Amino acid sequence: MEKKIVDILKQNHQEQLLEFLPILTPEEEEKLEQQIEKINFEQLQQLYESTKQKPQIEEKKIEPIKYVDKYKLDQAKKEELENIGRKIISSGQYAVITMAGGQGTRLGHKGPKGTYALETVNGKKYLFEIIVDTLKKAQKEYGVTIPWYIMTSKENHAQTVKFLEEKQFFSYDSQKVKFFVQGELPLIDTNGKVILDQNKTIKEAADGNGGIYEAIAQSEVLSDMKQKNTQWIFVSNVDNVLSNFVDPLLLGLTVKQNQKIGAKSVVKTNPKEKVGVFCKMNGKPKIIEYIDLPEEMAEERDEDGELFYGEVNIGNYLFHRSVLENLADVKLPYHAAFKKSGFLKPNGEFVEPNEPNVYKFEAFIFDSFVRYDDITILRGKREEEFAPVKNKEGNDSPETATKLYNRQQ
Ligand code: UD2
Repeated sequence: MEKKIVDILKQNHQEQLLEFLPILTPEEEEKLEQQIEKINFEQLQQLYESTKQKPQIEEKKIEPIKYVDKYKLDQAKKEELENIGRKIISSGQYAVITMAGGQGTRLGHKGPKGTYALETVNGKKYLFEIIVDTLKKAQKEYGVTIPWYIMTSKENHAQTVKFLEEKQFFSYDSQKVKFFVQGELPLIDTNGKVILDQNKTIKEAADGNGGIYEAIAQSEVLSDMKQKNTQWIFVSNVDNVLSNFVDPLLLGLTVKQNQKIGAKSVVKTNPKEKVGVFCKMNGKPKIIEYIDLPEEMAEERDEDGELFYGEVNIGNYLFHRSVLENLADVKLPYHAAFKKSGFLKPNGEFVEPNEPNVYKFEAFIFDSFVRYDDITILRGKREEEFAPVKNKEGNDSPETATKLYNRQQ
């Protein structure tokens, strides 16, 4: 191994990789050297240090955030706002991004989550197909074929493209569908060491849906949007089968409130729900993710007995294109998740642990909101807007999502 690479390893406490040299072919060694040169080990060391601090919400001023309840709008107001939105959508200035780079481990599905199928009243429906159904409905309603961008990760990109091509994009116009790949970060073990995968490369994982800003900037998505005169982009999760991502009301409300970012919320049903919650922190819009919300805060109730942190983020975001342009090189904080990951031992044995053994670092798309003074929030009804497919069974499972989906058909 080249001396300069060995020096990089030694300076960054990663000399354990040298123990693998005897089992690497020259090509594998060459590939590993290239990978080592690309990794930002200083950043990795800082992230490792951060895993030793307990995630706490700095005692800053946290207060509820203003939202508009869809069902409290009078008919005239609702129509006025929807007309603003309809005009923008019908004039082709609206696009949709699906964040599909996640692993979906909790579901235990082999392959990209969008390729998971529910057994519904309309027969077998893949999650990607449910998204296309919404796009097709909009095509009929607005007379436009809305451009659809899909963010994948290096890990699931090929399978995602292959699946949608084989399904011929469920007969959506493939010219209007573009993919872009998000970045990755190495996993590290509890000693801060990178690990090797079965293929003898350093194991990396997608850098979180907050990687979207850099991924958009490094692809031709923004230039494609500019060329199409796209002004507003709806970004949503891949796994919410009720995601109403062509929504003239949210669009009209965001424009009317003169905001550049809109989002949807529903009321939290139980304090332990694994979702982010909207609030204002130091006067700025903020979503505190479930992994960062201490238990006592999640249980807090206001004088009417409502959950203080009860405005649930359902992963539906609306951005003006200028926001995506301004955030092209935003540096978002990373959140550490403790996960299980197989790893190679120097003797060539691949070990699959049954306990979490590595840290995975993810940026969150909504951590950019603090850069804005305010955002528009439209509160909707859970049974109309939110039916995620997260877990194999129990809540947020294919069973609960199918039930809610069927009721909306
Ligand atoms: C997400 C939200 C949470 C709540 C919940 C609703 C985040 C960080 N948290 O929690 O606040 O809205 O959904 O169901 O979004 N993804 C990527 N690349 C990645 C990681 C994730 O594209 O590197 C996508 C993923 O494919 C999915 C979405 O982002 O479409 C949310 O990811 P998740 O399902 O892992 O997030 P979850 O359920 O922890």
